[in-house]
Amino acid sequence: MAKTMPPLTLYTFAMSHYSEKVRWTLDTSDIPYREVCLSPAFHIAPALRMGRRGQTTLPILQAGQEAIQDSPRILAWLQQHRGPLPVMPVAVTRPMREVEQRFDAIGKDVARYLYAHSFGSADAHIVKLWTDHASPWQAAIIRATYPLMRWVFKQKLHIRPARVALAEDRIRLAMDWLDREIADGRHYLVGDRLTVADITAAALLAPLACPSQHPVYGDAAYREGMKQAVAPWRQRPAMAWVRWMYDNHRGPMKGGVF
Ligand SMILES: N[C@@H](CCC(=O)N[C@@H](CS)C(=O)NCC(=O)O)C(=O)O
Repeated sequence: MAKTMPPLTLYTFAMSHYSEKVRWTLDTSDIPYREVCLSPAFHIAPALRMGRRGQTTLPILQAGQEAIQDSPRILAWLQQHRGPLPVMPVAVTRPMREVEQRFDAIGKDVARYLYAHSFGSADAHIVKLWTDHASPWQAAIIRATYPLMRWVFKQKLHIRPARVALAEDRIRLAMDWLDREIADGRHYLVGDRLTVADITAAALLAPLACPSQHPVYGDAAYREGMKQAVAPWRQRPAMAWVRWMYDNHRGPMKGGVF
């Protein structure tokens, strides 16, 4: 008798670029799922409980009794249990994985860089981002404890001048690499069609490229809040490439949250 596949629930932060990577992979692969957006601080207990790895990060994909934490592990699980996925052609697994790792590696730098440039100058907007998917009592706690939460974020993300400068260097190197890869006019980083290499690069850089299709990064208030931070990168071919990816391949978000 055929085994029924358990429904999938994706736990995310709305503004998380790692979550966007998995969300996009599910959407473009037509894999049904339900998305649950958690709020910072209130994600810790569920993430520890579901992930069982002593880690508090999102995204987490829940499939029945099983929960998979960490975006590369989630993609590997999807390939194994819902694949082969058209965006994960087996023949190019290795180069795809190399690009995935290259851009996963700057995810924290992107967050560090953007928070460093917006804490203090765009606090009202950050509070809005952190409370958009919160229950009324969670939102009240986030608002009341924002200065403390901001301090904790600064510690956790090592937001100090030297680390922020290093983050900027690392982002620049990744963008230099991407600019070189697409200099011959190619659209796809591996092979001649969309793969998770493109999805990862575009999703991880999306907070800087601000594509209009994304409910957070495309929002006018977000763009205004991040204006100064994204200004140095605006003219980069890499940024135009991210927006091209969103224009041509993002499609609707099907998890039911946005
Ligand atoms: N390696 C992880 C990184 C995920 C990650 O850093 N997620 C951030 C949001 S973008 C997070 O959950 N931060 C909160 C925390 O660490 O508690 C992945 O690929 O899923």
